[in-house]
Amino acid sequence: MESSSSSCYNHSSVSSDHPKSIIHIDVDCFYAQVEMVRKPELRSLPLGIQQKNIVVTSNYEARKYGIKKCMLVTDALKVCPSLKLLNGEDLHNYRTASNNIFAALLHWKCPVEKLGMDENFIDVTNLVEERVKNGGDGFSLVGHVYSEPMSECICGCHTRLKVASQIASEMRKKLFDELGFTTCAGIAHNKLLAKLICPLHKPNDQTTIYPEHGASFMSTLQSVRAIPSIGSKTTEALISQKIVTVSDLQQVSVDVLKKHFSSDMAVRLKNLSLGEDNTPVKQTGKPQSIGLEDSFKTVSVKSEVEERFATLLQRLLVLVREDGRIPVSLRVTLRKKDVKRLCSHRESRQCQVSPSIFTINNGTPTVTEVGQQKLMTSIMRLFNKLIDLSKPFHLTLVGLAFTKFQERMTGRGSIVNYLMNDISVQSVLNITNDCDTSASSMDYSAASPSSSTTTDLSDAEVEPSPKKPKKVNWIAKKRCLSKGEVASPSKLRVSELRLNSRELEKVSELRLNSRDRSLTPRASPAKEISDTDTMKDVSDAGNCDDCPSYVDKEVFNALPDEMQQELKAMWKNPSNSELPRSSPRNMNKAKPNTILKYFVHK
Ligand code: DCP
Ligand code: MG
Ligand code: MG
Repeated sequence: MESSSSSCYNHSSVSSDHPKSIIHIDVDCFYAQVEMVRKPELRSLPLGIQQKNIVVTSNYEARKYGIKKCMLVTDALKVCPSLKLLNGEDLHNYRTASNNIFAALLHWKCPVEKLGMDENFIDVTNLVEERVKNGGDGFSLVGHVYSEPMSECICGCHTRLKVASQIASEMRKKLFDELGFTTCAGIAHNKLLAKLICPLHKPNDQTTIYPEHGASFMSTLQSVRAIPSIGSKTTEALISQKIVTVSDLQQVSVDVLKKHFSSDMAVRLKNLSLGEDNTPVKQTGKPQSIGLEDSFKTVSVKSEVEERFATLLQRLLVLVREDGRIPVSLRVTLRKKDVKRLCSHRESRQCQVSPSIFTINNGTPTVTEVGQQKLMTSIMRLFNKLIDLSKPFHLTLVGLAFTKFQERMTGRGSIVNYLMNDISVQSVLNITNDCDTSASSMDYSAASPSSSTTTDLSDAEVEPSPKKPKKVNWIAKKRCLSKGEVASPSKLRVSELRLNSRELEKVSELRLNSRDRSLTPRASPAKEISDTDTMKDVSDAGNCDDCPSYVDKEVFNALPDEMQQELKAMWKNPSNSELPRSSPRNMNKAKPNTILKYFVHK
């Protein structure tokens, strides 16, 4: 696959009405397939995956009997008494498979956006463009086409989508050859159509739709709810106006919609109904929080709550090991049932976690028995704050999440992030979408599945994070992050990665010299766990008495010793250095990309 190795991130010269080529890939009967890949003897049996009393999915063998997603187990066994049921409440293997699929798709070096557990969008626009340039015009379509085109589109999108269909086929082949999964793919000029066309030929096949058929395909959708970003509230509002099908929506004027929705929303709804969507594929980075929840009928005894938290914590620590980052904040969530009012509501509290609880073994954060006990103590302390134990309580859900992470040893402001070997491809890829906070962004998450029992929250930030300290906000602004995002190396703008050549030399030396050391939490001394709802910046700022006033001490302390020494020497004797000691403004003027700018307070 020669051309796949060339970058998708060059400036695209495509300019036309339908410039993009988007692939959507969805794994067939995902949970069931994970089980079948692990145990091939299951393939020939009708197989259902059970969570509590529900069959959340089944293999295609079982679907022949009429088993549907989310059927009650009792009903499923009625239509297929020979149904083999496996418990799917532990999501570990599914999550691992999901991550492996995502990682395999990064091979093409195009932006990949993960959606839920078994779906990914890939923006192959630039790769397609390259192949078209190199390959003449003899491209043929792979897989199905929704409808044959009447005539060529002048923008050339037909050829591009044919090439995209070839790439989709290569991707699906790789997922099958290397991981054993069959998948479906949708190929279109936007995310909306790619996602919706994807399941047209299930399982194990792919479908391409040309732009000219977007509106007519959309009109076949029976309910407006089938449009990914239209949730239940919007559906209700539309239905109340007698707009039920997508075809109904197509026929309503924007002016009429504006009477019931905001102006932006009205235009967006109209565009969606016509198959128009310009939402970008946003490269997926590490999740902002890693969490698990356990829901149940009712728990009213503290010891049982503790047991459930202990089980959740065990599972959560497995996720933390896989993730590789050190958590610095822990959140406990409870869903309380109000027996009198017959309703329930969620409450959460969080506390800081001492990074010293985690030790790094081979790059993996692990926790000793004692560390786990400390975490349990914190969890139960938060629980005690949330529940008045002098009165009876009734819980229907407990949740645990790590909500903030130390980036390597000192967190988001650390320049060490720039020095690590694993400033991965992803880091640089993110630049296209980092700044996109446009209101028109399409939320596809409404369409992603959620488990009815133990819920994997690792892809979703479920609650607003507490107000960030000033410094963090500054760094976020500097790096063009939205406030809710947690910075990681993958959220940098490319301009900030462009160090000058001298700095690059230093960086490569430092990579060699200090990689192992930089993995230990040296510069971030342990802090006691404190149960406060307001997050504090956990990294320390001291040890930089000789620094000029414009230096951000936190960032300075994050540097390896060699660099700290070198900088101190420069500041002591500026004549040895071309780096100015004067004001930060001058400094930035003199060398806009100098490494020193990371130390400057704004
Ligand atoms: N899932 C779930 N709860 C739901 C729906 C789905 O836990 N209400 C889980 C089980 C599925 C996985 O999410 O295996 C992916 O959901 P899909 O809708 O993609 O369904 P499948 O992959 O199982 O089947 P298909 O072949 O239709 O894609
Ligand atoms: Mg699927
Ligand atoms: Mg899916």
